[in-house]
Amino acid sequence: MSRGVHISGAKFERGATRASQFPDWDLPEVAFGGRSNVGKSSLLRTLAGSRRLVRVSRTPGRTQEINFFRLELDGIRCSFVDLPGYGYARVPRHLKQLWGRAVERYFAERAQLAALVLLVDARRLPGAAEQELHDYLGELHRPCLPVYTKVDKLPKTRRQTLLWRSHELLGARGKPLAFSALTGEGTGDVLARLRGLVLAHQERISGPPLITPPAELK
Ligand SMILES: Nc1nc2c(ncn2[C@@H]2O[C@H](COP(=O)(O)OP(=O)(O)OP(=O)(O)O)[C@@H](O)[C@H]2O)c(=O)[nH]1
Ligand SMILES: [Mg+2]
Repeated sequence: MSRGVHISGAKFERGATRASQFPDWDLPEVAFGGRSNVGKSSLLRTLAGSRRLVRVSRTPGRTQEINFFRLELDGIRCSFVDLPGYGYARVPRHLKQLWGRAVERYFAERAQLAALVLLVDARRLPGAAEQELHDYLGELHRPCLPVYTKVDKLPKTRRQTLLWRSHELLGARGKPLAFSALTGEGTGDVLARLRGLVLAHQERISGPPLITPPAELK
């Protein structure tokens, strides 16, 4: 991997459909969210370097639970969380509402949440749902990192223009991150950003370093 950030020991922990089932641990969590079929599970298993870890489906709406994984990111113990896709998940309505509530509580209340990776299909401009999710995370003061998926399906000539337009529409900062589960492009960049977000979260939680300068230096 280009910048040497790597994942080890990835392991499925549990699936949850309600907040009471969320794991009771203090691991920093990076959640992966976006429309059904956008490639959340594919991204996760590419990052983890394990094809067996996460199920990838041909039918949209396959990931129907909030799935928690534990792993080490460059030796830092943390968790990746695969969220159910929104949009056209073919599931009974009352279950959909239940999952919706669990995801909402997850975003609003989960102290362990270090960042949301918001997946956007690189071929389409982000819609109202993506924009709302990005804004919502901003209101909650949670970091939100857009990742543009399936770039292998995009002609190279149109790529930069489309990515920057999408990024601008979301009001996101920094350089847009392009990713392909098919070619593995972007894996190193995404991992490097996630490592930074996890470290920043740990710093926020533990506060500034507990070193007070001696009085004579103040
Ligand atoms: N060409 C290409 N296909 C991809 C890529 N990522 C995912 N796919 C395909 O898109 C489909 C959906 O991928 P998933 O990873 O299951 O998508 P998801 O967002 O987890 O979907 P849900 O769990 O249903 O919400 C599968 O057929 C994947 O093989 C990519 O980078 N390039
Ligand atoms: Mg999935």
